[in-house]
Amino acid sequence: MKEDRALFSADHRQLWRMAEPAIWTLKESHPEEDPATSIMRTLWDQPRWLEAYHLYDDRGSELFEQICELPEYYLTRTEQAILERDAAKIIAAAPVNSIVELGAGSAKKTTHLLTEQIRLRGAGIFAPIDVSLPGLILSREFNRAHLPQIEFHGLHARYEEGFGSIDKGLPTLFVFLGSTLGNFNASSFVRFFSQLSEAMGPKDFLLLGVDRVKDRDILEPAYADSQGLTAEFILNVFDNINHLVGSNFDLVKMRYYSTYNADWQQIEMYAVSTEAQDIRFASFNTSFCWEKNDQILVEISRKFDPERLQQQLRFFDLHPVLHCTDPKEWFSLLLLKKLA
Ligand code: AVI
Repeated sequence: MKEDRALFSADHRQLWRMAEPAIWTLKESHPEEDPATSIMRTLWDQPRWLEAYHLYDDRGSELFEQICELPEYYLTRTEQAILERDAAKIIAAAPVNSIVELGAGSAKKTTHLLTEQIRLRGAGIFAPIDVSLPGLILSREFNRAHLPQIEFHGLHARYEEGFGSIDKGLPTLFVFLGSTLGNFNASSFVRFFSQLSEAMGPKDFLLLGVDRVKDRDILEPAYADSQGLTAEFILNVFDNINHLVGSNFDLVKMRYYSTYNADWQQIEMYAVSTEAQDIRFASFNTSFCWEKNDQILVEISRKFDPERLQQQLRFFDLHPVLHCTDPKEWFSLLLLKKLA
């Protein structure tokens, strides 16, 4: 194992232990809210909704991987093509020693950046942050096999726990791809950028991949695929919830519905009850009646105007450096620099 102190700040290094070769975990984790409380809080809200992260149990992660391959789901391959074409330009514009990726699922895309880092600078650190240990192990094995010049440190943690421990003196490119930002609601968006910007040092950059506002005829099929994978992905969250809070959601008594809300510039993904049903929560000794045709908002996927987003991010001290897009202008990769 090579020197790791360069990655963590001196005052955070002792918070981590190595759980697996080259994979770090926090000795103690203090999440802002545990998953069960989050579920109960949002299911009693008006209207009822869920935080998107509950979608990613093992089955949900597997289904999302399959969604990325769907012909209707243009996001993954469009972003991949931009990275393939522009990785050299991005890395040249961001003189860094390390690349910290939020999420470990996009190894294929990040490879373009790491390959350019090796070509231009001969070496570097790669630190993906993810709550999925299998994802980090896959990423480590891929790195070992294909990018031996890169020093790998997987961080098994939530994004904010991971990026908050990176040494601000180490020039770092934070990478947040796949338009995952689109799954954040307005308050999560502000919390995320406030925390990330605070964690960034004066030599740091952020590469952000976002899906753009476009015609509903392109957007809606991407979230209502003919194979029914998106429906399975969205409804699977109720299996995870049953497991987490001892509830009795019955997937047979619900259907998936999605639409593009043009006013809010977001795809909305709902579970709709097909009959009145009593939903009981054994762990919390409570219940509610889910009326026929009532909806639970399971996920939103916001679509962005890149110019407006760049303007907005200035208020988090993140200033635009590069804007890469595809020929159809469906997806954008924004490179931003933290202002000291
Ligand atoms: C992870 N995220 C960017 C996906 C999206 O497009 O919003 C999640 C997804 N939900 C249904 N299909 C894809």
